[in-house]
Amino acid sequence: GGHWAPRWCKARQRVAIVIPYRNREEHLRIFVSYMHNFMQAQLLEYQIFIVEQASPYVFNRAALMNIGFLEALKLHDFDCFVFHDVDLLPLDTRQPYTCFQAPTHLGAYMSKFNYQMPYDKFFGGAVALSTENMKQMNGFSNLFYGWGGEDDDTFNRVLWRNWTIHRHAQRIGKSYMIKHKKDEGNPVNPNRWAREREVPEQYLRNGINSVKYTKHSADLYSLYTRLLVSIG
Ligand code: UD2
Ligand code: MN
Repeated sequence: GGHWAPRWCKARQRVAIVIPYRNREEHLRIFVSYMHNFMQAQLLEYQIFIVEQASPYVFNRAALMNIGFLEALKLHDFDCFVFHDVDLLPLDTRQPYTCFQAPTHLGAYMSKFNYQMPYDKFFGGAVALSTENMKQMNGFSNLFYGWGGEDDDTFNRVLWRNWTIHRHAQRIGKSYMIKHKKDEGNPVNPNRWAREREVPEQYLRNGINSVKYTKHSADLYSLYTRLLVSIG
């Protein structure tokens, strides 16, 4: 199932890496073969979860991350969740892939944006959230179908809880995004701005406590666990 733990010491955190996924076989292969080395260099206990959305429905990245959270916790008591794009590779093993008290943005400095933050409130690509943080913010919104906006909504949830976001120094925080075209089945979400304006009362009703899904299969491959799900 893509689970690993160091043999000679006990890792401080058990980390679940959750990848929202569909139809990116080439990126997936690169990602898993790369990330095992990366995580093992940090002596972390971890497991890689690929949460795949069944076709042909419009992609819902944030709902897949909620599902990954709930399903991973059924298997193991993870302390920390890293939600990660499949096409993103961290470039420096000194950047810790663990959780801190504050929500941590791991994908802040990407090749796609010349290794700079594209805008101040940017929270896309890869984030680390403790199990505790996830529960308190009720995970992510399930209402973002298609490309865009769900990362900014997540940023707003963090503000709602009055947390500040942690980012590691740029010199160790760089990541490379594999170049790609827009996917079929993930059209730009025309409601992406409107949806972000959700208010706290809605956050309490929309998230890990309300996500509806069907789990079609769960397969434990040697390098990762793959869940196939439908949303709604
Ligand atoms: C940006 C953000 C991403 C997310 C997205 C908007 C960066 C690097 N990342 O990514 O975190 O907020 O905008 O939704 O700025 N995916 C599939 N199959 C699909 C569609 C998406 O596997 O058909 C997954 C995959 O893990 C991918 C991720 O969703 O990495 C984000 O989708 P994207 O790569 O098309 O979006 P991108 O690069 O603009
Ligand atoms: Mn991408």
